[in-house]
Amino acid sequence: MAVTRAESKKHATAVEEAPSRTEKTYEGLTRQQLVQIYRTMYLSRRLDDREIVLKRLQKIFFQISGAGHEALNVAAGLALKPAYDWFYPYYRDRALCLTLGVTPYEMLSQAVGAADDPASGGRQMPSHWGHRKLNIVTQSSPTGTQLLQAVGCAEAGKYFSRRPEAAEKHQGDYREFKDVMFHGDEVAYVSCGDGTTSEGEFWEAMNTAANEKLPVLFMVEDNGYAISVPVEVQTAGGSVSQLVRGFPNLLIEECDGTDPIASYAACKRAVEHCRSGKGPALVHGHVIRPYSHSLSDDEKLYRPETERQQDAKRDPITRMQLFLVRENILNEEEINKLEKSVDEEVQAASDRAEHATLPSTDSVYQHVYSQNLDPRTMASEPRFEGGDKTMADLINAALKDEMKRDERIVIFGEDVADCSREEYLKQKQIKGKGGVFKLTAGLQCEYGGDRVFNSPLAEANIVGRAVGMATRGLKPVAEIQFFDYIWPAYHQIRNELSVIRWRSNGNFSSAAVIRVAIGGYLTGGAIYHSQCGESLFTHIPGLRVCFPSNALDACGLLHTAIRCDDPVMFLEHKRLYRETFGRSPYPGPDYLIPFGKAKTVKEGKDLTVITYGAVVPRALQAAQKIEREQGVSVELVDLRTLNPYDWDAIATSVRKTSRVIVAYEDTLSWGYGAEIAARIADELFEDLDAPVRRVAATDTFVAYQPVLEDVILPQADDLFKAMESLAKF
Ligand SMILES: Cc1ncc(C[n+]2csc(CCOP(=O)(O)OP(=O)(O)O)c2C)c(N)n1
Ligand SMILES: [Mg+2]
Repeated sequence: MAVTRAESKKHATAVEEAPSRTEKTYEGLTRQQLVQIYRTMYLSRRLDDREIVLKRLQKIFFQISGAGHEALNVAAGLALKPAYDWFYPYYRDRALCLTLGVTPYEMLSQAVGAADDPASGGRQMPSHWGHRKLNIVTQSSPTGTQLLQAVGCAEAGKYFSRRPEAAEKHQGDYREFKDVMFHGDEVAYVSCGDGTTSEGEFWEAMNTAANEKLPVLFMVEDNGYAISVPVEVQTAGGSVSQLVRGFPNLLIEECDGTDPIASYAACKRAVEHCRSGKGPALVHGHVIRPYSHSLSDDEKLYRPETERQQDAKRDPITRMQLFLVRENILNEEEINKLEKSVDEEVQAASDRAEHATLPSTDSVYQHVYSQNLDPRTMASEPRFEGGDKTMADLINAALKDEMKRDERIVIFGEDVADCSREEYLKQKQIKGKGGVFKLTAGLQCEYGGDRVFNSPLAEANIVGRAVGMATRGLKPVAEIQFFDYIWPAYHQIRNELSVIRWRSNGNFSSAAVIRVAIGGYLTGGAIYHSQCGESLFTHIPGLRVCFPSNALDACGLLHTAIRCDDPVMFLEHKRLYRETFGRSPYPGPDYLIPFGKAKTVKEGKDLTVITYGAVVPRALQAAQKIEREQGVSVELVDLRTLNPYDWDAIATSVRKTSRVIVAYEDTLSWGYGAEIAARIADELFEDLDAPVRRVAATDTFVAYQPVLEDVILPQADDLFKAMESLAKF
């Protein structure tokens, strides 16, 4: 991934070749460059045309074009530096990607779903750009998720230039496999359509980029429509560049995006603003969309002929062609020659793509998780010191341990800092907060405000930025204050964080850790401070999920989570933070617990309880009682990590006892235990002497009044009754 400074300079200077003194220039562009611009624009259009033919022939399966956006795209590509700046281009950015160096064959190889498609190896639709060598970060289909990631990407660049030693390679953890490239003045380009600016994440991204003066170039390619919805319905007043005028540090450029020279001038000013550290820029380019939204859409259904003809007059390809003739840069014959050479190039690329090797069907499991570092094998022994500590103490200690050994770790979220107004800390006027549960207390004081900081109150902002930072090689350990409020971030977790490695065929990864305070039993926690819902995350391939039940496990698992090369959801039960149950002496900074290894909390021979989290102490209480009162010997298995989970431990215990209860705090139906119960019924049927039972919460929400909370959440008594009945079965 590392690109040397010399190499990237080569690209930069190619664009800025000085014109000779006598030559008329066009915003600094030479005649030769204008010809090249036209060639790339025309190539882009012809590739779209070719894909449309291939789609009609059923040789490809989807098509979305960049038609009408070419001029703005080429201009942006020329103003930026490939393999130096970073790119989050949306699906209309074919001409940008061509300008940056993606080849026609590479584009068509994605359309046919070929194994050597550099963006995704046949995993993503065409025009979902990604090119590791060119810093084009893997893109997805949800409109708008790229924006916050570009912000995180820009933050990472600034972080590494402040702390270059953090970029160094390191053996023994994810850093061994995550090269870092930075220059200090690189720009993060991110584009979207006019419709996408309605997404909340657009505003969250603008807010943070402006507030932090980040070098993000926001490119809004305004073609007046989002599928069939016109811009005046999306945007108050119809102009997004009018709306963003209140953001500080933001340079706004509005241009005719069908004119490459005007667009180039706008992009150059925008890049200059970003590169010089003044803050972000927004280029609002007015473009057209001559080919409907995609091949699945027919714009004649909602746009009359008159309106479509108005657009056609602004077609950037014909306009540029006329311009070149008018300026005596090319004559008709030369244009024909150029177009013929492009057509031949497209034909050759298309012929090659049609015969490209397809991915092997047994490759589908590749790159779901890191193939370099397996957290199931990361293990080391504890070296205990001191007296008993709570889970909260040892999570705090684990964060400190890791921050000390790895300068790439940044910690952020709502209220996680000791104090954002650092002068209060310096003047010792206050003690500092460090999290609503104080789990991050003291970290900012020890490691500084650029490594531990508060985020805006915006969960998608937290995770989206973390995704972008981790893509660049930082290790964000972000906090979501309450599981109940994780939902705005679910989009980023489900569609981005977890899937980046797979969808890019291993070319990009984003190994961020998301710590989340979860769970109930709070006496008054009610609906919005008691939620579980871990199965909604274990259901996502690509995401590791931990759910420790005690201080020692939390510490060892958190060390592993941070050092590993996969994204991890680290679920911390609020009720267990300061519980007497499960306290432990500090196990040392290098204590690692492998993922997917359950702990047998109590041996037994009559029945097994499989559980995790806050149900562990409740199940233990019930098991001790039934053993005391009825002589039933219960084996209690704490899964500790939910993805991966320890099937061997489950199977061994069920084979031993032949009776099993799966217990969990979440609502009964569709919960995490349903999968475990189904697999036991499927694979261990012959070993069972009784049906598989589940104990879980009622299929309701968690109520405020404690008498209601008690009946809703699974209690030791519920577990006792289930054990009693199953033992007698
Ligand atoms: C989050 C999300 N919602 C809906 C869609 C379906 N969709 C795909 S493109 C699109 C319109 C986008 O319009 P705009 O941002 O103006 O970009 P354009 O296609 O016009 O260039 C919609 C609704 C999606 N991909 N992602
Ligand atoms: Mg649009």
